[in-house]
Amino acid sequence: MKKTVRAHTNIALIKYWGKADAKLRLPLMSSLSMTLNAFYTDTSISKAIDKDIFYLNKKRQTAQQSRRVLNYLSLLKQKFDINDHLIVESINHVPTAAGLASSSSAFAALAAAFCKYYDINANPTELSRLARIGSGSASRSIFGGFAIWQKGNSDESSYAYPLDEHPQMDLRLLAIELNTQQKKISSTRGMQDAQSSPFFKPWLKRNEFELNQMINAIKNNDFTTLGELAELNANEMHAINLTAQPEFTYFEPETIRAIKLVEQLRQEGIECYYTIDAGPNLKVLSQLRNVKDIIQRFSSEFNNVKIVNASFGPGITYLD
Ligand code: 2P0
Repeated sequence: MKKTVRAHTNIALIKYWGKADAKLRLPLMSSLSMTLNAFYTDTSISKAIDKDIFYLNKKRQTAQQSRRVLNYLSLLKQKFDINDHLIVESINHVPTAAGLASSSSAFAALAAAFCKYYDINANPTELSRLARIGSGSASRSIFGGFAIWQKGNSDESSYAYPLDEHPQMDLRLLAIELNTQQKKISSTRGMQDAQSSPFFKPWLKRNEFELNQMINAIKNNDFTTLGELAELNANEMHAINLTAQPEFTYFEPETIRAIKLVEQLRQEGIECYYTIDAGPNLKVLSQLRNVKDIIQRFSSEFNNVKIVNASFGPGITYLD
């Protein structure tokens, strides 16, 4: 018997960037994301003979490569009192081109595949809590459309829920791959170091305000406010990294050039905004009528740039 689940990657418009509890992955702030149709992970669970095994994109992973996934699997087994050995097979449909992290879809798919395999009757809230322990952003990938991860203050109260699973909003996300280098500072480490910034606490204080503004923008189908706010929130996160002690940044020279291109496009009346995660690449938020022009401009200004045109994706999907 084998059970397979698909989860889509999400991109935060209001970022999660700090933990209150590293082991339970309780965040210091609430976050809000958009689940994407273009990027997903398929994960299957089946029985193994004498030890847990992890395959990624059909390649068996070494002990070191498997550590995070198999540690999480052990935690799930322990939680549900299961003693089997299991095979985890994941296929990432995240074009390496996109420069997108896949931990959100990976841990959401694994949590859901495990529950499916063992007929564990977890509702979406419980699934979100389980996925969260694997990777914070995975809590949001249980749901399609827009999802909010409320920070809560315990394992029970920290989970995501859908704001609108099937938004009608005209919103596109262009993932612009400027730089393929492996990031030097993991998210887990970056968000820990960021807390030494003198601006970290003031930023946290703004979280509820920004989250509510974003919720209102979505409810009002207000692309301009959504874009301006997403850009502001991302820049706040990166400003905090730059003012941490010692300081660090995910920006590369191309990142700044791309930011300037977005500003230039806006000046020309092509409305678009950017958000940036724990890496040098931009995700450009835009609307259908401008997608072609934006792709064309990025392609002509950056050599060999790869661009993936994404929109809203669904929540967890059970494949067999
Ligand atoms: C987010 N990021 O909200 C933020 C914005 C990156 C920048 O969540 O340590 O892989 O596994 O809980 O979820 C990336 O961090 O971190 C992330 P862990 P995760 O999407």
